[in-house]
Amino acid sequence: MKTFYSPAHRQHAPKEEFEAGRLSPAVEVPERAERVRAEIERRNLGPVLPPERFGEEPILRVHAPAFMSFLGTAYAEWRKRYSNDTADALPSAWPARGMRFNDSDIESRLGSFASDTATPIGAGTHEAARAAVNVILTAAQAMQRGEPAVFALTRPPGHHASADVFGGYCYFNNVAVAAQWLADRGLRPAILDVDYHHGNGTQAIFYMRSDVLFVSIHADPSFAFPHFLGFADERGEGAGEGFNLNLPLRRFTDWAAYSVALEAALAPIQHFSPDVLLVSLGLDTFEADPISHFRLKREDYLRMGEALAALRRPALFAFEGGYNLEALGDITANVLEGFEAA
Ligand code: SS9
Ligand code: ZN
Repeated sequence: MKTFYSPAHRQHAPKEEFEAGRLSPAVEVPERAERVRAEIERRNLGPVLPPERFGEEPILRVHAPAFMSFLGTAYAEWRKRYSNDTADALPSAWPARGMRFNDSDIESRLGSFASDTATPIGAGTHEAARAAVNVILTAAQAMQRGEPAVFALTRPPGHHASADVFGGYCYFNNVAVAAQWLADRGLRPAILDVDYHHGNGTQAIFYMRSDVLFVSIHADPSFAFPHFLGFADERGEGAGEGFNLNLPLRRFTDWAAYSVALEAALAPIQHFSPDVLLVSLGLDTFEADPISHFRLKREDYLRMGEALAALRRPALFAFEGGYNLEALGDITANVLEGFEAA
């Protein structure tokens, strides 16, 4: 299958994130996407193609204008404020309950739009995040033109970003922008999120809607990030009621239990009868992922690809999380190869 990729992702190279009470080395690093690209080339899985430019319009179908312009200028504003320093922009105060919304300076804007301290904005972050959107829109366009399956090697990832919040290493919600772009062209998209972490941003964007189905299999938020969304009782609201499905799983889930959840996720997707299945492909369910606690093995990702192929639907795979650099290329390619072989 075709892979869409842009080297622009390398401009987003955070060094540190604030986590567990200290600044620690970033795990969402450029080498992730480079490892995956190298393995796709090594296995000859198909051509690796550059994105086309789509402009701001498709992003504004999903993201708020104020959020969009914030991401465009945040780093420059931060640099002006702390010009004697070189640190990436990170928030340190939020408008929590009882306080007022205020967006008059860079500190209040960061606090207003961010959900955590793990998602730094550096000099090249905006450029890279825009390129990731172009990558997935080029992939979506290929689907519209009849491609049966494509891989969008998106970095930074997107599923934790909502209409006006960035966090969880995500800035623009790549998959949501692509789903909206496809829906705007008369296609019916379903989203399956298999990242270890709940896709809170994607869920929030489509929560009130029945035209885009969202299904997520993830670590139970009662112990895992993003902590405040992703519970089983979130089933959609208003017109969207019944079009959101969360399947939270326990710590140390292995393939035996995971595959049961995967089958449970595929049934409503089949029933929804999508024209395109968008897969938020997080690979942090791997047994040796440095920040996660599931126990999937390398060969399980072949089975995952096969299970998705059994839907017999066109599929757009989009890269999300996954932080074991040594295994990342192998397990990502296993999903794609399992899908194609089936
Ligand atoms: C776990 C901290 C998690 C953010 C994780 C974002 C994953 C994106 N103690 N920090 S796929
Ligand atoms: Zn994740």
